[in-house]
Amino acid sequence: MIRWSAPWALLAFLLPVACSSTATSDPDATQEVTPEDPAPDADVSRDVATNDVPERDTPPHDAEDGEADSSPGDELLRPNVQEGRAPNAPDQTPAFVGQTRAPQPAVATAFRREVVASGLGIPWGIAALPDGSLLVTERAGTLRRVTADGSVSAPLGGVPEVVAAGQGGLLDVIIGPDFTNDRSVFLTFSEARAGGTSAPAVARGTLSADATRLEEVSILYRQDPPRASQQHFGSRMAFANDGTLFVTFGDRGGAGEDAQSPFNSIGAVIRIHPDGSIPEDNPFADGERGAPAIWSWGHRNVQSATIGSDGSLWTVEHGPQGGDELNRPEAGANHGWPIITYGVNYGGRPVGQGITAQEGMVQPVYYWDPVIAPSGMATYRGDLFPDWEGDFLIGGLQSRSLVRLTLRDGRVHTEEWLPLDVRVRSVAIAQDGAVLVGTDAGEILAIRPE
Ligand SMILES: [Ca+2]
Repeated sequence: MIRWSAPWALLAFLLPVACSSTATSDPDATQEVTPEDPAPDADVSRDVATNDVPERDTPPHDAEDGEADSSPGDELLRPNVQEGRAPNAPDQTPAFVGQTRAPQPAVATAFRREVVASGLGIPWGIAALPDGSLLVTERAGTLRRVTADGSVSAPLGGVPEVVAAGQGGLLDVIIGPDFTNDRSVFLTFSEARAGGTSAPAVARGTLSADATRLEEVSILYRQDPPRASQQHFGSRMAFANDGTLFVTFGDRGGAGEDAQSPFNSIGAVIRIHPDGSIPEDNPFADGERGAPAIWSWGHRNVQSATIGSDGSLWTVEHGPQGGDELNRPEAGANHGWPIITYGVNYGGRPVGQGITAQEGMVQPVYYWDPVIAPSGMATYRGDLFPDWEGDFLIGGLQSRSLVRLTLRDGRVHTEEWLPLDVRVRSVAIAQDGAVLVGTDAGEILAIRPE
């Protein structure tokens, strides 16, 4: 383990981050390029912000800003990993202390990475099976099984036809809570709809006994209305402890206005039973104030979701430039997009009226400016990293890291980036407690303690 207590150590940590960045965003660009776009320009994917190297050591984070929940040991925390980097929206202020730029833990995690499998397409989703093998989606439209020894199967049969264009394709995969008995597998994907449009859909199938195909595949839910856009599908899934299924749907790009209607599933989180029926205790079950499947709305592009150790759904969404958000989506709540948001449009213009708070709209628990560009998320439960129990692990396309958040009293206490120098697309926990990461280089990596 490395201790970062000496001032020189902090500077040594910051310098490589600063030097690796390049300022490439064009404030006058009319074509919005976002970090979740496929096959982005390498410079854009790496970093769009300008970094300023601090001229002197930054003092350790402490309770001077009024934190009521600091405790002995907090004085050893290190400044936020993006300390010294210019925010995209410098005039915006957080709604509460600790809503952004949380300190790093006192000690950096020493870890090693091993390549479990390579030669894949973009591995958008990873599901760990009880036998130690993995189901992996490739965004181009194939589902494969990766065994513990790293062998990659032929594409599984029975997978629905997808529209592999833009950010769409075969997206998330998870197994049902009773997989050992029913072998149920759930997929999200972009589906062709009328008139050249597409929309994300949720499918359920049964993994055949020999694990070579999905059988009895049915569509459980389709986002409406479909769009010609090939952006912002969202499409992460998580099973709640009560057996209901949360699915996230993006705003499909553009100005995002439809995310403000609870009567459609644009920019929304839905909650359904595993057979596609709608729970009677959903917030709008009677359909009077919103669509019955809706759990929460006012989201932009949620591409990370997990059930936390508190039993709640937690999500991370791509915001505008400087506005990625961690949320705990609340039943029947409006999470604000695009009326309130942190950050600015890609290119620098304000989003709407440029406001960050409004009555009746939920604040994010945490936000990133500059962004991490989230994809994939897991709540750590396992034996290999005992200190991480309950922490959130989030993939970063733009941060090129695994982002670890610790919580205290429902808010982010620390933020650590495990640098991987590759766009991280998916995150799962292996049977042995290793963290599995799918990368845009077509690899599955296992991360274990050094
Ligand atoms: Ca929001």
